[in-house]
Amino acid sequence: MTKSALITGITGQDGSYLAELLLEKGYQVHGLVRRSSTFATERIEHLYEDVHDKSNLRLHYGDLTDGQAFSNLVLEIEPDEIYNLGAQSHVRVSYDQPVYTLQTVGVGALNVLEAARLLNKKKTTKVYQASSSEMYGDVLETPQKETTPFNPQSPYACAKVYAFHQTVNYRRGYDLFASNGILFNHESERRGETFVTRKITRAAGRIKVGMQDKLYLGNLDAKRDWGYAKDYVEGMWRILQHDEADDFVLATGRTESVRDFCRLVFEQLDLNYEDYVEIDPRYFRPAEVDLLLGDASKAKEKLGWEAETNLEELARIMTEHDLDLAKRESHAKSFVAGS
Ligand code: NDP
Ligand code: GDR
Repeated sequence: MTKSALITGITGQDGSYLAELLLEKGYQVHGLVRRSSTFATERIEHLYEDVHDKSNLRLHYGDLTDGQAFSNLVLEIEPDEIYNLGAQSHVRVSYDQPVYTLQTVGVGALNVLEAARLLNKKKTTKVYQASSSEMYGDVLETPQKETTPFNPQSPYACAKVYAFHQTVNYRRGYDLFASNGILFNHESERRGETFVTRKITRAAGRIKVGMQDKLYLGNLDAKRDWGYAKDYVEGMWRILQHDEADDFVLATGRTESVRDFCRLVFEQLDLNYEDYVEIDPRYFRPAEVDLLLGDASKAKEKLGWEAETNLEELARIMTEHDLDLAKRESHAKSFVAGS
C-alpha cells in the first residue's frame, strides 16, 4: 500500500530534499506551505511540475502556530509519517525574534505532537522532530552524542530543547512513535543564503566573476561539524523506519572552523580569502557556540546510516553551483546593460 507523509517546512532546504526522497520511494507526499505575497516554492517547483499529473505531491496552506488548522489537516489526510521540519531556523535572527522563534519552533512542535496524538487514536502515525546540535550549546562534552546534556545558548536552541523534550514526553506518555533526529549542521546548494557556508560560496562566486569586492562575516573561529543535506534526509527517513521510536545524532564526526571553510572555497576558485573577507561585528551573536562535533555511532549501529559526503566534496558542490549562478547573473546583467 502507498505510504503517505506530511512534511512541514517542505519549502526549506531539508524539506525539498526529503520530498524528493519520499517521492522516489513511492510515497504520497503532503507539504505545509505558508501563504505569502510571493511564491516560496522555488526549491520544490521541479517536483510539483514532474508529479503534477500523478498528484503524488500535494501542498496545503498552513502555519505551525495555527494548531487547530494543523490538527484538522492531519485528521483529514491521515499521514503515516509526519516530518516536522518547519522552523524559524536562523540562530542569529532568534535573538531579534525570540518569542516568534519559540512560537514556531517550540509551540509549533507541540501542535504537531498534539495533532499526531489525536490521529493516533484512530490510526498509527509516526513523528520525526527536527532537533538540533545547537541544543548542546556551550558544550559539556566532546564529541556530543545522545547522552550529552543540553546547554543551549540562544532563543532558537532553548526552543529546540523544549520541542525535544515534548517529543520524548509524547513518546512516553501517549505511546506515540515520536523520534528526535539531533542533526549537526548540514548544507547544500539549496542552503538559505544567510547561513554562513552558503553566504561564503555565493560571495566567492560573485567575487570570481567581478560582481562583488568584499565578504563581511562575523566570528571566523567558530567550529562546526558540516555535512551534506542530501545524506541527512536519508537519515531522517531511516529514523522513522526503525523498529522503535528513539533519538539519534546525525553528524560527520569532523569539525572545522568558518575560516577553514572560507579557505577551502576561495582556494577552489584560485583566490585567497584573506584578500576579500572582512569582519563586521553585526554578525557576532550575543552568545556564541564555539565548537560542535558529533558522534553518530548510534545511528551507524542501529540505522546503518553514515555521512557519505566529506567537507571538501561539499565545498566543491556548493562552490561550483554558485560560480555557475554568478556567471548567469553576470551575463543577465550585461545583457540588460547592453539592451
Ligand atoms: P530552512 O530555514 O531552510 O527551512 C525552514 C522551513 O520552515 C521553510 O519551509 C519555512 O517556510 C518553514 N517555516 C518557517 N516558519 C514556519 C511556520 N510558522 N509555519 C510553517 N512553516 C514554517 O531550514 P532547514 O531546511 O535548514 O532545516 C529544517 C529543520 O531542521 C528546521 O527545523 C531546522 O531548525 C532544523 N535543523 C536544521 C539543521 C541544518 O543544519 N540545516 C541542523 C539541525 C536542525 P518558508 O519557506 O515559507 O520560509
Ligand atoms: P548555525 O549556522 O548558527 O550553526 O545554525 P550559521 O551558518 O548561521 O552559523 C555557523 C557559524 O558561523 C558563524 N558566522 C556566521 N554565521 C552567519 N549566519 N553569518 C555570518 O556572516 C557569519 N560569520 C560567522 C556563526 O557565528 C556560527 O558560529 C545552523 C542552522 O541551520 C540551525 O537551524 C541548525 O539547528 C544548526 O545549524 C545546527
